[in-house]
Amino acid sequence: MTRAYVGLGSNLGDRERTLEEAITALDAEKGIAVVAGSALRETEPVGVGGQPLYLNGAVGLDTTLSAGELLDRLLELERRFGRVRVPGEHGPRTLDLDLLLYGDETIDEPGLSVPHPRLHERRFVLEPLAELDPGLVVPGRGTVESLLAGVH
Ligand code: GSY
Repeated sequence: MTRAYVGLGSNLGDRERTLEEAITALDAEKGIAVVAGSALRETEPVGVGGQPLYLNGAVGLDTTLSAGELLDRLLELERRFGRVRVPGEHGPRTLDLDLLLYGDETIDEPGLSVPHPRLHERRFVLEPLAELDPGLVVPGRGTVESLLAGVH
């Protein structure tokens, strides 16, 4: 059993309903049990201009799935909730499920990077993670609490 953390985001449609339904759907997946959820917070879009505000949060889950299997389930759920992924495009999205952490593992494979490569610099990810566990360690980077103190 591995404790993993998933970042949640939406800036299209009924954001709150989508994120709540996505958490329920995630928990209903075989091999996944959602054990903790942060508050959802409205955030300014980062890295892209002229987009609607995001609603962001994070969940902690216990899973018997491998990191690759978990990622596949997340991508499948995004599709189910109407997300169309266009490589290299950062347009508005109904649902974004990012695999942030998978236990204390570091994985760098095509299509699968854990910890999430931009986790350490994103306030909209670090804040909900710190709410779940400020002492959580991002492999190679330090605790979520210390990383949050370093972002502007
Ligand atoms: O990968 C996350 C998608 N995303 C977000 C987001 O979820 N929240 C905020 N505030 N800005 C973002 N920019 C991108 S891309």
